[in-house]
Amino acid sequence: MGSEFIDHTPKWLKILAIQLFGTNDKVALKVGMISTIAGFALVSGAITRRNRNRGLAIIAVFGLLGGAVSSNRPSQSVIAFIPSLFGAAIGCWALSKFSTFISQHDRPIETPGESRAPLGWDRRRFISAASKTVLTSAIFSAVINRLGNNKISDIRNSAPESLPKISQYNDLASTKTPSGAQIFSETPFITPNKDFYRIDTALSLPRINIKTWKLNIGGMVKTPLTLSYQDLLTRPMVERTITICCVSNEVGGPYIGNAVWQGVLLADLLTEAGIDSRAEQIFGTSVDGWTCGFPVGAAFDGRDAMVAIGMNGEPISLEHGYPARIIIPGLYGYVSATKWVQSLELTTWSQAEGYWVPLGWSRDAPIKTQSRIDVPRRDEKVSAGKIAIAGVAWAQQRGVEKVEVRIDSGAWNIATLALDFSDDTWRQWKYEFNAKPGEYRIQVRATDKTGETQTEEVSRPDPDGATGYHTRTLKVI
Ligand SMILES: Nc1nc2c(c(=O)[nH]1)N[C@H]1C(S)=C(S)[C@@H](COP(=O)(O)O)O[C@H]1N2
Ligand SMILES: [Mo]
Repeated sequence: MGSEFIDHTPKWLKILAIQLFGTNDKVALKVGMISTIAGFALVSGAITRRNRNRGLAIIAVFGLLGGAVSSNRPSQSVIAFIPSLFGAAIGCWALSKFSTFISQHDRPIETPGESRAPLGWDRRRFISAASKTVLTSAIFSAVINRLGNNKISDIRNSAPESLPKISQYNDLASTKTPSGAQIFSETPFITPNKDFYRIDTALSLPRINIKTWKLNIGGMVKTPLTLSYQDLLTRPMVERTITICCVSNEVGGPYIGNAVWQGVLLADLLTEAGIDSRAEQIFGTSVDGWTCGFPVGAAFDGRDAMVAIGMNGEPISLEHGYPARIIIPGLYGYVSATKWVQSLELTTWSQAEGYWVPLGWSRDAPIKTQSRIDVPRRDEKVSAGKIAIAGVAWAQQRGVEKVEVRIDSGAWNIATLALDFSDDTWRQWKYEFNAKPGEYRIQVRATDKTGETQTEEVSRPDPDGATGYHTRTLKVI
């Protein structure tokens, strides 16, 4: 039900949820769902006092709805109906049982004898039955949670210990920072896997079976391809450092990361499949039914579009798309970066629309040139003297040419740039500011290698990425 809800979230609600809860949006959804269910439980309890069948009907409807929705989710079958039915059956049983205790005093005593309900209703039996039920449910859910966690660890353990070596860089050493790329320490040039932002619609991690998992490449191609994980591992691979980011990132936001990705070039796979010249988009579908589409050209224009299996020297983790995901330099994740990818279909724009497009996000979504101030930290008080202001800038596919910093409404000052590692990776910058005590407004802007400076115009993330200059107040004491 939660996933179904996520899939039908309108754009304004998605933005509101991210603004309010950030990456805790799923926790918020779960709390919301539990509250809603609790609310309905109270209502059906109250209704039951007057009309038992109506109360039971509410629970039955919940069960049927839950079952219908679950069994229709991607990669689910009718079996997914069972938990909801089971839950509804127990709910009905508990409701009728407890309502008996409560409504006993309404019933005339037919046989003379000791009253079974001395307080008007049998509070003692009610409390004892209710606590037994709560305890049993708690034990059941603990057991089921445990089984689920075991399943997830099995999936994690199904990944190989190490990746096939493809270059002298290809081991954990590849995650070592190239010299000159790191000119301040607060933001690592290579984002460690554990700190890499995670954005997806999955309420629980997909249940991947690596033995049966396949990547299908089909649609408008001459020879459809079906690749197992082993097939991918034995193919020629590349390793590239690419910065990916999320369209939902506000100016100055955290949903960006830079990793060393290892994978098979999409161009190689598509050339082998032989694509129809009328195909316009490459449409990715994940194991959990999420979709996105990007132009065919992005696979062939020389950028390193790939089916990635490795991230920073390790097999991609389940959170980031194990066994394989798509990485396309220069495009926001929501149009390109299918995690847990299951199929790539060559098709036209009118034949298929990616997940977020009908919800009001742009079909075409190249990453916008942006820059961010990371140092000093927000609200950090610094003492007067030479102050290092530093951060990152990115303009994937175009490259960062220049970064400038402005104090209050002064002139723009050129910042020192770190090594120009590649156009597809972010670039660190640093600016030294000799400050007297006071409060300053710091702004940053980047210019890409085409000579275009990021726009000052402030716009929201929707429909195709936030714009504006990152601005930070600096308190010098
Ligand atoms: N299957 C699936 N893949 C997905 C998504 C998703 O919701 N489901 N979200 C996309 C978005 S919006 C982004 S920004 C990137 C984020 O990748 P990460 O979580 O590895 O950082 O994954 C993309 N791939
Ligand atoms: Mo995203």
